[in-house]
Amino acid sequence: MTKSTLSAIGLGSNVGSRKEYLFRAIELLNDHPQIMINKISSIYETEPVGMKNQPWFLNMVVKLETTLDVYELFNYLNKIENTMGRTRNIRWGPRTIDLDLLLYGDMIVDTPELIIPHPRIEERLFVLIPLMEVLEDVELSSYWKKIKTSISEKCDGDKVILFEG
Ligand code: GSY
Repeated sequence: MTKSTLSAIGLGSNVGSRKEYLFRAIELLNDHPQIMINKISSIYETEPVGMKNQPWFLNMVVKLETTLDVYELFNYLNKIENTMGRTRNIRWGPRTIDLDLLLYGDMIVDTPELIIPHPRIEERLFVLIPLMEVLEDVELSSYWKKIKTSISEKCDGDKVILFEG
């Protein structure tokens, strides 16, 4: 039997029916026979980081088990983004759905197409808060323990609010 790997995916949307886009992306993840979702964080409403002059985002994180390898998973995330009509007109600009591969087991990848752990996790409270929610029952590697302690230092001023809509 193929070994399954624990992975965490960051989801974000700041265009149109943001919550529906997040839920649709989760359905599409769940539709893959080699992906088993095992925990979904709360949804957070978050001030844009980077390009400020755009609508606020809804962000969340999903933890899953997969028998896909890291590139197959990355390609599947891109496929979902494309299926859902994501366009990349402006680099840091608005998007219907954004799926970031944050963590794939303890694997470190550093290629032009893909860097894991995601390089900006530690600067983004909108990722760290939901990520910690889904990882609370996981035996954390030393890397993740380090991230946990960096939350308060690196993200001072980021606005991240529990979304109850
Ligand atoms: O990297 C994801 C896209 N993105 C976001 C986001 O998802 N949430 C917030 N709050 N700011 C962002 N800036 C970018 S780019």
